[in-house]
Amino acid sequence: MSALLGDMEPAEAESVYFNEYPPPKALPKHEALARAFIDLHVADNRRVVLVTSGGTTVPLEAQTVRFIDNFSAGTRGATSAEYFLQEGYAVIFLHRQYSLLPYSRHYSHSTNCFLDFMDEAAPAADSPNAHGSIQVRSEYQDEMRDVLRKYRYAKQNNRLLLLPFTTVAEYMFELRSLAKLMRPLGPNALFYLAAAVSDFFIPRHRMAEHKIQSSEIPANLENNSALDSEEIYTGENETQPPKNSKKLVVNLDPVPKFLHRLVDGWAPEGSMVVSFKLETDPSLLVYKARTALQRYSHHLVIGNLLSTRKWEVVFITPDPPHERWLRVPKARRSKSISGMEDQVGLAEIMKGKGEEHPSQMEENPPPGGLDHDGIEIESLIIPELVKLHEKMIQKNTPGQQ
Ligand code: 9Z3
Repeated sequence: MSALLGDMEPAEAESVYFNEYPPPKALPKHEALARAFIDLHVADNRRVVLVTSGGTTVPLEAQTVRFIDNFSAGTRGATSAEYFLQEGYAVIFLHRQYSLLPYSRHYSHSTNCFLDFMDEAAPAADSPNAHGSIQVRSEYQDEMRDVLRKYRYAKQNNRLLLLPFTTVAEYMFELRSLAKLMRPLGPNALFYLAAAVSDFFIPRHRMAEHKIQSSEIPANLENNSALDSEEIYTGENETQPPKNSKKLVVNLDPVPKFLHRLVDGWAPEGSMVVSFKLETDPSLLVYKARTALQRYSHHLVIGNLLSTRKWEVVFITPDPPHERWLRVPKARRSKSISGMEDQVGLAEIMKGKGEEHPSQMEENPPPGGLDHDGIEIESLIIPELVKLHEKMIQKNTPGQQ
């Protein structure tokens, strides 16, 4: 296979890509779980959203020691899943293994270590040598009770299915299978593609089987087939065995854009497909999001900048208003170490209209009932999206127009 997958027709790229890889080992099990989950919610006429979340890895070796990864911790996906559940959706959460999960995200990873929320109570007065029971610290009781109740509700009522992936190829296989399995849902299916999917990868036929060596293999091992120097992947220099080289040149192909196939082939008739567009350059965001919507003819692109993604996003739609900004009001923005708050509004100013100020800097009112100081932007995104999905369901369900 010498042609780039990106140069092929989407259906041809699909068959070439999927024929190159063995399906993930967990796929049959995931399919069985998903089938049962979907059947249950079809029977209840419930809406089901497939949320993708977290980054994908790009292995450099088939027996993978090293891989390329990206920044995503899965905050967007895990947080959005909670708001979808709150809106009555059942959620298939296709996530990067070990990334953040709905509900447990509040108490995981190094920033929110669950141990910091706990204490050991004083032992009972009549048995001073006994151990005290482990308790949630009083200041966290209310919040944790709330999270725990929602988590248990989702679990007991079968509303949340967690399916992990690691590599970009695994992600693709899982996405294709799940989309096809979701067909009985028809317009009740929603795709919310928040995972940060790698744009570049090493095709299987060019990938080294074994760990890439950083120095020359001794002559007495040269005939050892396990260390065949021809197999050593050195990018541009791959026809030459490395000569004690410490330099590795990695040569990546573009990952085929499977959004075409999702929209035109895999996804249920009448379902809604929402993709995300991530940029770092504010002047490009709106343009790139619009281009993606035109290219794939789906229903919504949610654009976000790496630096402001926790406080603002833009909805790009085929129907008016075409561009709609959602922003967390200044006073309710959560603090973020990596974020740059002074960039909020910049992508709207710089999109080429030549505006002095963003047109819609009036801020969306906070939703009622939240007692946190900070608002999660997903609490604005999901209700807006649900309204759009509702409209589509009405349009695409026979007898409901
Ligand atoms: C996003 O844009 C997500 O919002 C983030 C969330 C990955 C920025 P975090 O995990 O970050 O909460 O820290 N996801 C989509 C990114 C992406 O790969 N989009 C593709 C593209 O931009 C299109 S499908 O080309």
